[in-house]
Amino acid sequence: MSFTLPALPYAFTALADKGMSQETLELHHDKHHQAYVTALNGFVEKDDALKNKSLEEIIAYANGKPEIAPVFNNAGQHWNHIHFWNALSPKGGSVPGILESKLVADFGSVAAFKDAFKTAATTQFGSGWAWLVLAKDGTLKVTKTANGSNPLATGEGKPLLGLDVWEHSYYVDFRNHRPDYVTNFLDRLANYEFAEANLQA
Ligand code: MN3
Repeated sequence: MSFTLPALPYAFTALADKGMSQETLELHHDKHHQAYVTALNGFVEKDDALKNKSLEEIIAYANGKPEIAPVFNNAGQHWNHIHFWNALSPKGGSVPGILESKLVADFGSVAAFKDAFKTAATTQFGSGWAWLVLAKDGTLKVTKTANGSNPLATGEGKPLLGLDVWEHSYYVDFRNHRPDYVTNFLDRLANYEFAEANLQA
C-alpha cells in the first residue's frame, strides 16, 4: 500500500504560545515527516514483500533485519510521527484522573513520572524517542529508543505517550537545550488525554 502524510490535528500556529513554533511544526511535519513517508513508499514500490502490508506489519517484518534497516527506520519514523502529532495538544499539560491514578500507583507521583521521563529523554544519546508505555506486566514504565525504533519493535510495551528527541524537533525553539524542551513538553504540551485513551484502548 501507499502511505500518506496525515494532516496535523491542529493548526501550525496552535502550539506557538506553548513553546513549539509554527516554523518548527512546518519543518518537522512538511519536511521531516514527509521525507520518511516518501522514502517508505519508495521501498514499498520496489519490494513485493512489503506490498499489502500495513505500517505495523512492515515494522515487524523489517525489525532486526540489518539488510533492510532503512525500511525499518522510515516505517518506524512514520509510525512514531503519527503518534507524536497526537501526543501534543494546544490544551496540553493537564493529567486526567484515570491516568493520574495509574501514574501515582506505578511511579509514586506524577512528579516522579515526569522525572523518570525527563531522565530517559535527556539521556537518549543522539537521535531517538522517550516513551511512556504500558508494559506487559500491566504497569506503566518509561523507556527510550534510538533513531526510528519504538516500543512496538523493542517489545517493551504499548506506547501511550512518545516524545521526539531528535534535534530537528527542538533546535529552532530551544537551540541545544534538550532538557528545557522536555520539561516544556511534560508541563505544557503533552496530550495526557491521548495517553489515557491509549491506556484504556
Ligand atoms: Mn521528528
